[in-house]
Amino acid sequence: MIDPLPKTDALRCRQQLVDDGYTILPGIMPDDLLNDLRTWSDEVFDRLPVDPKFRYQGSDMHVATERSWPADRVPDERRFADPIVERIIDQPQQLAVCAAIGMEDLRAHDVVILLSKPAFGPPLYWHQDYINWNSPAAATPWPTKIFLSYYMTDTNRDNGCLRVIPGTHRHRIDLHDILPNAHEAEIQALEDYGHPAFLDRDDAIDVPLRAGDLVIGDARLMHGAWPNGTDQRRTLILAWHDVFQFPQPPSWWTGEIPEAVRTADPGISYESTRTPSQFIV
Ligand SMILES: O=C(O)CCC(=O)C(=O)O
Ligand SMILES: [Fe+2]
Repeated sequence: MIDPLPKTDALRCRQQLVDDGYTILPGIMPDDLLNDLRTWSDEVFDRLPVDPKFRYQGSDMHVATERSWPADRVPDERRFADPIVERIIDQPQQLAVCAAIGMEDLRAHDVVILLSKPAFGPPLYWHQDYINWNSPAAATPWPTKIFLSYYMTDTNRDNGCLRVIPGTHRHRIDLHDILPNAHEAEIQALEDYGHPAFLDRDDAIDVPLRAGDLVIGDARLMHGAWPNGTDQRRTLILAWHDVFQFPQPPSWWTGEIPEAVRTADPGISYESTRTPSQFIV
């Protein structure tokens, strides 16, 4: 039985996602799935040591749904398919809350990213994950690409919880001009925790979560994570989704629409880049 999300909560979450670039829906993942995912992800991580290149993210494992895996594609240790992924992406409670908060045209990428933070693992640098900065889609006041994430344990500052800088999906700050591109060689090679990518900031907030809470984030949002100071692994399962077919605004949108969005030609495709453009001011 799916508990409906009260209308006032749904509207509050929708507004938070638009204004701050993220929102939290507590207690979405059912315990049986959470337990199965803990066992499964522990087995995956116990099998495979972290490539030092991915030490800040903790890992780089992409697991696809079987329905999306091409018959002729050969899996390897970091790229494979597993039936459990459909159970994550198709969760009825997740689909119900996404519908309740007005996430229209939601399209899952049919793959999850497993992000471990091993015991005593390092922090994750400040970054944003958007890769379409050349497109006027980068200027939408609503999200067009979101992550749907679950942590396998309760998280807090001690074991490496998520941190965000609210509003940075739409508003430029110093980091937009300073940071090397997310998850590419230059940022992965940083060693100096005095670099702005690792510094604490007054505009940052912690996002401690309970295991099984759903956190939805706009791909443009500046975020990172604290180091894991405990002897227990902290695992995150993240699934990218497209939402609101660009340049179509949400049916509930009543705000202004930037000129670059109003005049966008949906037929044009843009070369992807992680570097923020003139579309964020
Ligand atoms: O580890 C986390 O909490 C966030 C991971 C993340 O943002 C990423 O890998 O892009
Ligand atoms: Fe990220």
